[in-house]
Amino acid sequence: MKEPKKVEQSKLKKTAVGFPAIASVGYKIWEETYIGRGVKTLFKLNQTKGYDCPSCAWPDPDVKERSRIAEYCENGAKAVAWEASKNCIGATFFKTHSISELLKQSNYWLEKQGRIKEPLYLEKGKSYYKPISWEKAFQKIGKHLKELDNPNKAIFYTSGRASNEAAFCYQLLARQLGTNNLPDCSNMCHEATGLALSETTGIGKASVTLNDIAKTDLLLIFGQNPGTNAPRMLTELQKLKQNGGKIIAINPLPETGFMGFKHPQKPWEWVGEGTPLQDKYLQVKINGDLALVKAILYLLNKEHEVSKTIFDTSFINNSTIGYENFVAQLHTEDFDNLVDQTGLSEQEIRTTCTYIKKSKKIIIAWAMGITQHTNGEDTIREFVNLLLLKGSIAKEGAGTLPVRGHSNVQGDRTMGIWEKAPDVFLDKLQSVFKFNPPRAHGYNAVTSVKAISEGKATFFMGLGGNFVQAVPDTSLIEKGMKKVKLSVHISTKLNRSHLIHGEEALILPCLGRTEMDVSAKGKQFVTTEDTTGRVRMSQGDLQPISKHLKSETAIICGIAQAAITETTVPWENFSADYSLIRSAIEKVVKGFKNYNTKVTQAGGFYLPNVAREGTFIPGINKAKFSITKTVYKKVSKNRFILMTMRSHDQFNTTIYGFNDRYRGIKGKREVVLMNKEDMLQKNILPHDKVNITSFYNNEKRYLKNFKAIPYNISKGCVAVYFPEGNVLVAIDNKSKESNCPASKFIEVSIENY
Ligand SMILES: Nc1nc2c(c(=O)[nH]1)N[C@H]1C(S)=C(S)[C@@H](COP(=O)(O)OP(=O)(O)OC[C@H]3O[C@@H](n4cnc5c(=O)[nH]c(N)nc54)[C@H](O)[C@@H]3O)O[C@H]1N2
Ligand SMILES: Nc1nc2c(c(=O)[nH]1)N[C@H]1C(S)=C(S)[C@@H](COP(=O)(O)OP(=O)(O)OC[C@H]3O[C@@H](n4cnc5c(=O)[nH]c(N)nc54)[C@H](O)[C@@H]3O)O[C@H]1N2
Ligand SMILES: [Mo]
Repeated sequence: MKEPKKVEQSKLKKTAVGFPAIASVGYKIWEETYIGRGVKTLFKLNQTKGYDCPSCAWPDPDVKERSRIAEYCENGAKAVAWEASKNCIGATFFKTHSISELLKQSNYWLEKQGRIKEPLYLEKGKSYYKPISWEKAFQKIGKHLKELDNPNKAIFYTSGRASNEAAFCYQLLARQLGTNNLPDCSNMCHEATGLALSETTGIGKASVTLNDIAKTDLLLIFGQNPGTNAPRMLTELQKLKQNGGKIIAINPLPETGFMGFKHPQKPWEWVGEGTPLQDKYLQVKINGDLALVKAILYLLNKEHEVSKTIFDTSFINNSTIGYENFVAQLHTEDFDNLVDQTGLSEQEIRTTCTYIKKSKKIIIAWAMGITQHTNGEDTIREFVNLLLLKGSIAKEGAGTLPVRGHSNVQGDRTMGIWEKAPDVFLDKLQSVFKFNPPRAHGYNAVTSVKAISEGKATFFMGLGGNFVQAVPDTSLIEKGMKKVKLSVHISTKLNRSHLIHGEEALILPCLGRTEMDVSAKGKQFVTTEDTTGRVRMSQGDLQPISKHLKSETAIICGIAQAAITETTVPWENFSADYSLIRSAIEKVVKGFKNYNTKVTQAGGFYLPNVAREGTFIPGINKAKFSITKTVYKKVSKNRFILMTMRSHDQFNTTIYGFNDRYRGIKGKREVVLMNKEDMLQKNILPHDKVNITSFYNNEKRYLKNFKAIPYNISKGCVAVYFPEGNVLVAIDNKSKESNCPASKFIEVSIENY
């Protein structure tokens, strides 16, 4: 496909999935893979004996409910076709393409070239990557790491696609070297969720399982676009509707996934309107959610004080702490001010209350629209307050549902990919592997960018991902990365992080999840954890695209052998036999008893979950009400609040195409969605060229020559796509508590070009 240059706009779609999704998948498979390779892989996707979808972290249905031929969604299938690409690049490609030429290409073009088929090395001062043997690559990394005068000059980044086995080895490598510098994509994703949920419910993960969704009375979905980013969630929403449950979507954009749904695996649904999903849509202002939940709680509490029937008093008495203080604080809130912050009418909020009052079982789901703010933690604390008041947690059909992004981002955390892993975890590592893990906290994603740009880090390694495109403040990291002495990427496809490199650079190509992983000890499988805390096995069966690839685990073990002279870890055995890694995990991490046996059972197993089980915070066995402060976040006159978001045709920084199908925007990604009235006021006509300036403290950042698109978005709010918009996000524009960049709250002005 040629890259289009012109933007086209059509009407917002009213139904999601159905036949267009199937057609789009078919096209991608045809375009990317030999049909055989593509179709074969799809048959194995999310089957009990297949591999875990490399796209999002949405859980699989129970074994008996799984579609036997096809348990995947459009975007999962695209991710698979993308990985199973028939194209590959190596020595010849890199001989003819210099770094500076490659830098001129788009993100789409770079990945489109295909899978990287051999290890590559960029010598200091040179402009072409050249092939290198695995042994030499490991030795270069080993030498650099051994020569560091301080292990904290090394940074080990992880994207959320790495398996449990690879992630466990990776954190062990970093810690054996003596650093906790283990930033990950979660730092920019659900970090606020982990923090707020652990503090209030005892565990930083979802409390519900997949089966709970269809059984709830009311599902509130805040700041998430499931039609695009977790399409298999729509199947559960359809079941919920068929059972009589209600859905309220809270979002500055009316996303198609909430409007109507046609099941992609039920062709008889492809004609007609599809199942309408949302019962109510609240077009909240960006960041109006905290005030909205508070306003709801304010009204409910007022009524409860008279009738005593709204809240679940026995649950509050038996299972929570902090209720009295919470209520006392609620009385001090200024209701009108709260309503004003939401951008909604009082009537809309009152109607929402009637849904909540009627419901005994409530689930609250959320994603990046909530977490990527300076106050995401507080909004989540208020979600928990609401659920606790209604006794809507630790029972069937009720609870918390933070919808995770990357397919194993949750598992990576469980495996210790965390710059501030708790002492219980480090103590276990210490006793099992007989070494002293460092205790000082390491860098997270934001502080890594700062350390790199200040020249404090001389080594950067990425286990997957596209660090320079995913982090905020693109120009800061682009300048900083040049100060690094050695940058290393374990990757499947070419991306900008390979081109914005250190003095020397290595690209280490790895097997994808769809490919067969055969070690000296035979065929291996890996394991992953989904959004609901279920661990399952994943085994690819495609012939690897090149015989020079190694598995992520083998690469990490190879590096460890070269970098650590005296080690207590059997790296070579780990590399050959992943069941040994799982046995080690079992000794270190709670909940993995009989890991090797349990994970081979169909469907895998659930990890323990105190919020699901109702024992909550260890030690007190109760959940906790919190008190939050609402700060009315206003922007200056004539300015807008900008969010960065995903289009339908991308997976994070991987761009599959230029068709944001549901939103009806096609052809170009350099667009800014604006409310029509705002455009009129600013004298901006549809498809006018505009410049966007962001403001943070006294700093300004710019994006020039974007097309203004009139769109149904809350007044005063605008939206651009991620990662194009990252240039505008100041590195310090982040949550103080979790350090998550506020990629959904950027103050901007928009002027004609
Ligand atoms: N196909 C596909 N699937 C993916 C991904 C992908 O890129 N492509 N990425 C994966 C990853 S890593 C993640 S984290 C998830 C992300 O999944 P999402 O969180 O759904 O992704 P975003 O596009 O960032 O947008 C979130 C939604 O938040 C809304 N929003 C923005 N600001 C606010 C606000 O202040 N309040 C409210 N209530 N809503 C707001 C936006 O309108 C948008 O609908 O998806 C995962 N799955
Ligand atoms: N402004 C703004 N910034 C954001 C966000 C936002 O909404 N707005 N979202 C944030 C979020 S939620 C996230 S999760 C991060 C994502 O940040 P990352 O996880 O760093 O980025 P990805 O785009 O998912 O990484 C894509 C690359 O991963 C590599 N890859 C793909 N599959 C594999 C594999 O199986 N193994 C290995 N080793 N490599 C593989 C390929 O080389 C590919 O180019 O971005 C964050 N940044
Ligand atoms: Mo994410």
